[in-house]
Amino acid sequence: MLYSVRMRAAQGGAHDKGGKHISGAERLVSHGALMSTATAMLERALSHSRGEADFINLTVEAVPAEVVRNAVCLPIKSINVTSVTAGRAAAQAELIQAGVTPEAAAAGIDTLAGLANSLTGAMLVDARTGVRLDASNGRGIRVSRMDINDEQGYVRWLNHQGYNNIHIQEAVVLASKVMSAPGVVAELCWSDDPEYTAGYVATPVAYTRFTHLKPYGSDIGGRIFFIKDSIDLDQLTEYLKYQPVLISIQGEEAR
Ligand code: WAQ
Ligand code: MG
Ligand code: MG
Ligand code: MG
Repeated sequence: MLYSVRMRAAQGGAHDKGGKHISGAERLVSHGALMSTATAMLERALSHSRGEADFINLTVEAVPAEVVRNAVCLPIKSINVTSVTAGRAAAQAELIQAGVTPEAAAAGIDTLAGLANSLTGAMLVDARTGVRLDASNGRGIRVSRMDINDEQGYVRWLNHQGYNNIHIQEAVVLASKVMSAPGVVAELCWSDDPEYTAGYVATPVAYTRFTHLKPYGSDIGGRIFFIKDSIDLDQLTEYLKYQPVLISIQGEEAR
């Protein structure tokens, strides 16, 4: 048995009562790790750079082992850029190479850059037309019920490559689940944490980081999943929100 542990925190009341999203987290852990995971999430909600939470929802739910699927961890590449403009141009090129049309890539970047407030989840955008497909006034689709299967091995693998922050650690797992969903062409993300300027484009073959996708100090971030128009939206949404997925590092990379 595994446990889905999920946290979302807001300021100014609950998310659905107009509160500002402060922090969220999702893990899939064993019974033995429940207490430390829950405590770490509470601590994080109460000491976040986006502000002090006055609403915290912590959910723990048992997940039978037999419904858990496995997916492969994406390899990580880092591209150093010296400005947000250069970063976004490079991210756009990466999206286009993955099969997002130039129009849709440009529209997606404009949509993220033009958000007035951060959402709690990701927007689903047509990879051909750039049109947003989830409820356009909604807070987006929150991907959940995923984790790395061997946390110590994962942290070692990241540290070997010079990566040692929680943003990367969580984002690579999330992106690996998202890329395991049928019909997802690519993901674009930058953080809503004001001090964190890096972002990434994920494709089915790589997680590519860009050191600047957002101006320092901005607390508006978000995610876009670019999807094929042939895909069943309800099925995809169900997979992203509810399908438990454990990510593993493959073969040669696992050392
Ligand atoms: N599912 C869908 N969307 C999410 C989720 C989720 N589980 N968690 C966050 N988001 C959306 C939401 O709109 C947030 O406002 C936005 O993404 C940013 O979330 O390689 O830290 O947790 O150096 O602030 C990327 C770069 C860091 C890491 C991403 O995102 C690297 C990050 P944050
Ligand atoms: Mg968060
Ligand atoms: Mg996060
Ligand atoms: Mg954040």
